[in-house]
Amino acid sequence: MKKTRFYFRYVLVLLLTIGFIACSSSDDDPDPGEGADFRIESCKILTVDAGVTNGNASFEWAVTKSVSGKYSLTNTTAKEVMFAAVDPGEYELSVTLNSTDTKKFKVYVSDESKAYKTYINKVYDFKPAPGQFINDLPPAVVGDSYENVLRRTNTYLAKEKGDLISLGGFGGYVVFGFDHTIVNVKGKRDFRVLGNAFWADANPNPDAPLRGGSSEAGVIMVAYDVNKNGVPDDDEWYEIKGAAHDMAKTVLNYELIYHWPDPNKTPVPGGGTGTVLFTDVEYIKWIDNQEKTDYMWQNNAYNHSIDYWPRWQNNEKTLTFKGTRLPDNAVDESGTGTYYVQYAFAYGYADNAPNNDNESAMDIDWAMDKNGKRVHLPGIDFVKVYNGLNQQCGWLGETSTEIMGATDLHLRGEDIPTREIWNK
Ligand SMILES: [Ca+2]
Ligand SMILES: [Ca+2]
Ligand SMILES: [Ca+2]
Ligand SMILES: [Ca+2]
Repeated sequence: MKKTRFYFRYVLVLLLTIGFIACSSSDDDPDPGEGADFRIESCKILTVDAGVTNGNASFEWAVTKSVSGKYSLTNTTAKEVMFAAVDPGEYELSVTLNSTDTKKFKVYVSDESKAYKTYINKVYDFKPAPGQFINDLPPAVVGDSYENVLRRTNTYLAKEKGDLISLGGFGGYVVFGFDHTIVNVKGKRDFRVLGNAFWADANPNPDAPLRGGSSEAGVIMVAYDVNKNGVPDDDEWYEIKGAAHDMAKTVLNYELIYHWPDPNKTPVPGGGTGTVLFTDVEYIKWIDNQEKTDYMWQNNAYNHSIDYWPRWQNNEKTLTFKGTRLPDNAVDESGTGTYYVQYAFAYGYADNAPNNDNESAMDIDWAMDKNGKRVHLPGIDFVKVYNGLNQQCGWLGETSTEIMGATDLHLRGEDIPTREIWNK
């Protein structure tokens, strides 16, 4: 008890001393144009207040010295600006008040104490829709709990070389995060979502105007941890506006309800032979909010004998998913059902372009709010990917987004210019 009190007094004295030094150094500030100095770690958001109370003041913030272009400056006409940098070193911010007085702030950016991971740190949520690879990627057995499956999903995705997981049919999703904030560098793409998309090397249609092959667009959402509680909250999410978001056939606020497989429609498992292409059977009924209903067919072309319904949700008789539904992108280029080409959207989706293609890389500046209006985020901590397609492709079965990881492009030293999408 005595000891505790001693430490308390010691800490109190120390705090008072620090406080005194801090006050006296700002009192002695030789230049009224100089603001305080700031110290911050790489990839952390710093908020700097211009420090005036005049309600009529106008503010114009800028970075006037930097060690590299890998930084973000957000809210540049507000009293409080947000700054974050990837590379350690000395930076200078300046704010011009009422277009006349300029005030300068030094920011010392230090290396992180423990090296950041360039890849996913943690999977927060995994809710796939029914599909032919569910209970397989990752595996789940009858009786598995959600917690077990989430742990398994972490072992698949939260590492440098990830393994594939399937999101199933429309709406199925995964939410993951990083151990740092991915900085939104101006004019550059900031992160990549890894899937298993590939370009067809033998499209039967040589005149196809678009790139295609296996492209199963997952819609991407991003979140900046505004309230710093370490988890993504509902009001922190923004959707990345990809190339298909403005297309006429895109349905915003699409909603789909899957129904537990109808026992009268369920076929004998493994009934297909692998050589007979169309042994598919109506399997899981869905009803959407566009007055349409149909079935996800059970795909027997590969002797699928597994359950499509997530086994850890066997006590739920319906599963509801919401989001942006993208236009169907598959074309049977053979005309006989043997060769489907899924055409890629130009940019902005997961599992849509190969992992070594620039179009699997995203710019945080493509994020928009619920009204489709551009938002300016200093960086992001979390990413959500959901399947944006509700589509059957013959013997290929339903279109399902796969994910095998995600990376911070700046930490990896990948310099990929953005596409300007907002000034068109
Ligand atoms: Ca950017
Ligand atoms: Ca949060
Ligand atoms: Ca797939
Ligand atoms: Ca895929």
